Amino acid sequence: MTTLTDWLAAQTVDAGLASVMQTMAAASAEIARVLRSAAITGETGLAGHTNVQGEAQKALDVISNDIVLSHIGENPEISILISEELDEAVQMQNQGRYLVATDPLDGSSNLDVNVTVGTIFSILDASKGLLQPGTAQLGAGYAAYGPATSLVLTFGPRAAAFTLDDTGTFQLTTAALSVPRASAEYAINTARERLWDAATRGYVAENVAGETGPAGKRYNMRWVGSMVADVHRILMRGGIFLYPLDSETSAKGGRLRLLYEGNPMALLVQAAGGRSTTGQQSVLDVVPTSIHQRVPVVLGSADEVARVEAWYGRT
Ligand code: FBP
Repeated sequence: MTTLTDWLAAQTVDAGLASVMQTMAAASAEIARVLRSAAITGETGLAGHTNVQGEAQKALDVISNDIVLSHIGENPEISILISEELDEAVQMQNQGRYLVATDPLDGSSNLDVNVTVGTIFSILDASKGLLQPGTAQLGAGYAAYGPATSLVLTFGPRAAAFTLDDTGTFQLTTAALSVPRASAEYAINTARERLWDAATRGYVAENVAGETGPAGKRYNMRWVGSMVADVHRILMRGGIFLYPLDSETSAKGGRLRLLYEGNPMALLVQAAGGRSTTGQQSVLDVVPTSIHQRVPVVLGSADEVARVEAWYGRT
């Protein structure tokens, strides 16, 4: 077996950059450990709740953020942290070359029902400032805490998947992920249909029409409600994920965050041969104007994303 450490040593990237991946892997392994026993230790609830012993509970989002913060603080290569949990970017003690942007615990509404959640992260050159487009990413990844803990990483050209073993070591399980061009699975929160724009309506209506419509094939809809889980399924077997701009999210620019949700996921999907779009441009080309900026996100199998782009071209 190839461990994450072996794999990183074989990559033609700067050793400091590889160490940032190691740091995020170590933080993810620790978060996985905490999540596994959260129902037993009583750390399942929302902030402000008390556990069965009557002790105040910290939300797992906050615990996960603290874990990432402490691991990052130990790596001299990282000087800046942007986190969904923190209003401002944090200047670390270290003067390192790298910036990490992260959603430490994505999909946390699924925690209480023991459904997959994850940690998403993006790595940038800290000297280039906080507001860089996704094309500037030096690496990205996520951990999916499901039946197994998966870690999926890219430095750009390829995306590789690792699985956490019983000893706490990540083992390489897929060397080069490949998102099939064609797929018959789509993921969107259909409860928002009344809010959708014409392009989203048109695309989904064609899928619902199945073999009787212009798509000429039957589709299935899957929506976990954890972006990590939905994107992981797409990286493993194809499909498309949509969180488009709708009449409710348009005032904020979208639902998902650009720096630590849209960008890292778009880089991973593109590294595996898929595509991404906001409806107007590649997610990776959006130039951010604030660190917690939101963005419409459509990504996955190239043919499906192209169909959505065609709908946006038409409407
Ligand atoms: P947060 O940015 O608030 O963490 O929400 C992200 C997320 O949970 C994604 O993981 C998921 O795809 C989406 O929100 C689910 O949204 P909805 O509640 O509309 O189904």
